[in-house]
Amino acid sequence: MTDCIFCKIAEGKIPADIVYQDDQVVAFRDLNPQAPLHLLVIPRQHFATVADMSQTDMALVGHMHWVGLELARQAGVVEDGFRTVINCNADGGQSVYHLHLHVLGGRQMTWPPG
Ligand code: IU
Repeated sequence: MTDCIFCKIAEGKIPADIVYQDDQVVAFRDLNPQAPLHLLVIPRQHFATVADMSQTDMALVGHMHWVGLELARQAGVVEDGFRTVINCNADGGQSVYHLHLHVLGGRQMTWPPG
């Protein structure tokens, strides 16, 4: 998608603090972190929301979670705990319409989320 900022980050056309990338996903530090560790894991393929994926795309969501877990492990937050979140559409709090997995850690999370 030509107008998508996360596609541009994945293509290296816009700078980001990238912490991991492979042929399927790119992970980078959130520009406006909500926790000491706040990463975004995005697929290279553009999906506006998780609801735009089909069942056969779900292996990609699994890979995004695996990468998020490994990065949380590297950051040393797994034992204390961390959170992964995918916001979907307006009521879900989504603001960027390229699928992304939030990986948050390094502080006590609260529930329910705002
Ligand atoms: P949301 O789930 O769509 O609300 O999350 C979008 C996130 O993308 C949000 O945490 C922003 O701070 C973050 N972000 C970013 O890291 N870099 C950007 O260039 C833009 C948004 I635009």
